[in-house]
Amino acid sequence: MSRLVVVSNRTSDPRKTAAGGLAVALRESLEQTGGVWFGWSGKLREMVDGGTVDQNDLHVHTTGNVTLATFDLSPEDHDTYYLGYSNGVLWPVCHYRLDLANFDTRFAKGYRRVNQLFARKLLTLLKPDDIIWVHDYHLIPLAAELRSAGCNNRIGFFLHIPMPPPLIMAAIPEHEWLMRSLFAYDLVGFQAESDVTHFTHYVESEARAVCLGPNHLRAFDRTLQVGAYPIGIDVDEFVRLAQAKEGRDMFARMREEYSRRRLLLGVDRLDYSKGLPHRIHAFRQLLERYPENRDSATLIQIASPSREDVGAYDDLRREMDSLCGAINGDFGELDWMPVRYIHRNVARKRLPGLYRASRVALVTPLRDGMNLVAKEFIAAQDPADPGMLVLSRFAGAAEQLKEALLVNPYDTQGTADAIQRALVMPLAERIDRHSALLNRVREQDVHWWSRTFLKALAEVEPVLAQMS
Ligand code: ADQ
Repeated sequence: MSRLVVVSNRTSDPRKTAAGGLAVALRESLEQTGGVWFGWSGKLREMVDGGTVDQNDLHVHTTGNVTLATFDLSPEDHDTYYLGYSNGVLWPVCHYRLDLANFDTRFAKGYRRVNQLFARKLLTLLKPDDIIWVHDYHLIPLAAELRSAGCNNRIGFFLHIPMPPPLIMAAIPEHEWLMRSLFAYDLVGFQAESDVTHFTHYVESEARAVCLGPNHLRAFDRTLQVGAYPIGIDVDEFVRLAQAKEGRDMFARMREEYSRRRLLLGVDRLDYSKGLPHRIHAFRQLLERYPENRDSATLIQIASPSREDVGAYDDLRREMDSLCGAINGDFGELDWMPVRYIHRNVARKRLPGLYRASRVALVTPLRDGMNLVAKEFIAAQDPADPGMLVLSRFAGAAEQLKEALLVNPYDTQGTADAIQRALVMPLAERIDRHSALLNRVREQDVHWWSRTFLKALAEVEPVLAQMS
């Protein structure tokens, strides 16, 4: 059986991190065949000669049959590859925020250089029949770099964020190079059918691709298989956490604290793609249009700090501080604050209790690859008295979770109406919707996702066979 090699910008070290569903699923896949998880260590190292970290050793650590191999980046590589291109170009453009993108040519050069560095270092670890699974937007050109160094392995790629429509992608000066690079993979997986459609339209319009059959595209003298593989959560792990002491304590504390009130909950990274200001506006509309919620509904918004060294995130932080301050000032009473805004991480073990104590979850990103919070909220509910999910139609999860109340987050009035509907929804309807949602979240969990992707990758006709 072939070994699996997972490559991602960041890895998960079993000795240090309290892993979430994705890390658990990838580690599980690695353990099944034995394998390597390869990526950036998260550390920066100043180079003696001021250059990039090439001479640098790999940090290698093996637990059982899984090896973790990481390397440090230089501050210059981190600035250009990570902050500049990955998070200053690809992240905003893929989330339709061209206004926030900075197309500095130094960033593209750094991105290419670090992908070459990943390729060079990875090649030293590879065996001929290893199967390689590359993750996310930081590493789009990695297979092309590996191929040009003679790597013949089967290589798959999964994009965790959205694929934008062709004309938005075309705003990136290097768009053709990026999209052509994807054709060096044997299989490219996206979160949602809409992403597959956008990619197909891009290569049809920009590279005159021919569709050879369902999800088989021919362009740049290659045939590529693509598909939607919606990522899921580890439902069993989440249910276990909900029943463990910290989960139960959290639930009991929140239920007691909010016994007279209905709790609405948002849990996000503080990121402009998550639609947080729009959400606060919608909540304000709820209090204005449905005054019965004053003094009775409380929104807890947890927004964990994220990418604080990228400028756009500072502006968002200030905007959220000001919006939450204003709504509390305008509507708050001595014994009731409409919004509790917490700019911190919540420990993973406490999240299920918090989800379960909430009547409504607001998952209203302006654009999101999938959004796992939506699925976690469903998994944590009491099936006999479940809370209701208000979900943006622009989250990848909306393709699967149709029984949620789907909203357009730009339409703050419509979102307020949906929140009100969720708050007053009769028990029988909540139970019906939740049971359909839970079935889907269970059927397509994170283990299903990694199994399905890896099976498709093992069965695909390899790119190199097409060339002979
Ligand atoms: P993210 O943008 O980080 O991920 P999401 O899927 O919502 O978004 O969250 C990932 C995890 O982080 C979840 O397990 C959640 O519980 C946790 N989390 C989020 N906010 C938190 C907070 N404030 N405190 C504690 N934990 C928090 C990217 C893409 C998504 C895609 C995932 C996985 O942007 O669209 O779903 O990858 O592919």
